[in-house]
Amino acid sequence: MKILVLNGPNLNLLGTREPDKYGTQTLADIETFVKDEASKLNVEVTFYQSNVEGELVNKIQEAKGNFDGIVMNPAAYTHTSVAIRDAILAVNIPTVEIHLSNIHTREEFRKISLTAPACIGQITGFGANSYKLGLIAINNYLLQN
Ligand code: CA2
Repeated sequence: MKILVLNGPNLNLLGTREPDKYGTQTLADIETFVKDEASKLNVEVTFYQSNVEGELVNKIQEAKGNFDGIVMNPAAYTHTSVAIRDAILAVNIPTVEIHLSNIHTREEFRKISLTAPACIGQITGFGANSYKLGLIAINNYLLQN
């Protein structure tokens, strides 16, 4: 199984600021932690981060035929991006949306996800563990469908 883990804007700053909201682990730390779980599941994981909406859309389009599933934290684009939602629907690759924080307990604008309706499900609020849970969820889904 080949899984793309997509990360949106500012997640490259993880571990350097706002540790109360997003934890102390860097994105590289999370990548190592997720790859450790992936090897146990016999899953191949590729991480990608961009601050640019169009680059995330390009990556989703390029995933067609190259990846079986996507785990994505669209970060702030979660709440604004019709383009990412449309790209997920266009490629029709099963996708799990994940968030470090619980977006439903935060500001009103964060409770709305434009991207989640294009996904098979959403995992939110478990810190770095959301990535691991997302990987387990997409792998189980792909094995069963
Ligand atoms: O909780 C999440 O995973 C979010 O996707 C994180 C986004 C936020 O806009 C979403 O509402 C919820 C923000 C990512 C920014 O990450 C930073 C990391 C360190 C310092 C500053 C920002």
